[in-house]
Amino acid sequence: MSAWRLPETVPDGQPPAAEPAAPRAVTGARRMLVVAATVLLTLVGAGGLAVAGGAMDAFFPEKPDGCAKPDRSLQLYAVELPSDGTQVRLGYGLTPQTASYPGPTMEMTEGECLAITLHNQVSVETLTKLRTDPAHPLGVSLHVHGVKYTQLSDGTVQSGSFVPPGQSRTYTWYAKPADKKTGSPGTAGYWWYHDHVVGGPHGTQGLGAGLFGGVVVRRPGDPKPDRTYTVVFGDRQSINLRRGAATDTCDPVNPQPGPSCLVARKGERVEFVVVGTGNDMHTFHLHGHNWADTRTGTVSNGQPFADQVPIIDNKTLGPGDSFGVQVIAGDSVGPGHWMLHCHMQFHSDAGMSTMLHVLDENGQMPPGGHDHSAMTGATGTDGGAHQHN
Ligand SMILES: [Cu+2]
Repeated sequence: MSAWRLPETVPDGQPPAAEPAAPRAVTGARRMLVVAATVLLTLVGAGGLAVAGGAMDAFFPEKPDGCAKPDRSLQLYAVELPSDGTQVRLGYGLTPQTASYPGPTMEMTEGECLAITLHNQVSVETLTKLRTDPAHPLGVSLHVHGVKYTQLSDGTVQSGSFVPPGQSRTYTWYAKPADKKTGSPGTAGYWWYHDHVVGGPHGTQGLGAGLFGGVVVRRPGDPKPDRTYTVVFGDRQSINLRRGAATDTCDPVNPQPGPSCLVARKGERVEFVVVGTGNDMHTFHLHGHNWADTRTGTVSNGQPFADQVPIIDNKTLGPGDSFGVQVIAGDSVGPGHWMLHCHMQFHSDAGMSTMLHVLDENGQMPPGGHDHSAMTGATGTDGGAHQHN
């Protein structure tokens, strides 16, 4: 007997009809769906969203097809960071102590399934302060672009997949590989993750406070960078929510890579995950370097069409867009402080500009290259950069 005929055991207690069996079965299944939908709508309508989430857990698959069991799992903490003097700052971190904005860059390989348990350590008080509507539930979430996830890992209020204060929830991401049979393109690329719940149903206040980070999905065989930085171009002419001097907090003597200290040695392959947030268009421009406008930001010698790929040093970025760039630091141009900025002139003039500090092969900045007088007094948090060793 095929599955669709199972409801011949009629749920309303009436004896099975001699005929027509199939229409009755469909009617019974439909009735169950209508009842389920009504229950859910009632719960949502009554503001019982956390309950609705629990109810939905029973209806939707926990993991995407192809991801039977996570290959890897990690813990992620959403915490409140020191205010920058004007507004609340929140960050994601692999530990509460290392939370930052942007949060840690998540790196995956196609075929991999990742389980991330998000712990919401942001206080009720702070989430209440950020809320735009008293009826909106308090919580944080994890919503990701580009990779596969089910409704239970969507990170939205409407799907109930968020984390109330003091609680935890596991999100499952699947970096689905390409499938030549179906034409499914895979998930390799440069993406990002962010909160979708703080303040309102689109997480606008969570994003504005710092709950975002970069995602890189590689295809086996892709070139591996020596360093990866996530660079988020956002509202108020900000780079990683900082403007002007605050975009660069490097120690001039011994610069340590971080969310606001972009540093590399000459010859290193440096990767940028570039993300647009907020409401404005931006352009990403890096002095002295260029890259191939491809999926990986590189071209492989000898590959067909490699010679046809545009080489660029400036790329437009709209809200929600993300792309990747790989450059060889200081290639033919040497060490120095290479500007990285938005090329919309009124944005860069307003402070949307920072530096890629390229040290020499020994890790030193040549004499005279350490003038940070325009970059002092900045504040920020470290930990969002990802160094590959
Ligand atoms: Cu801009």
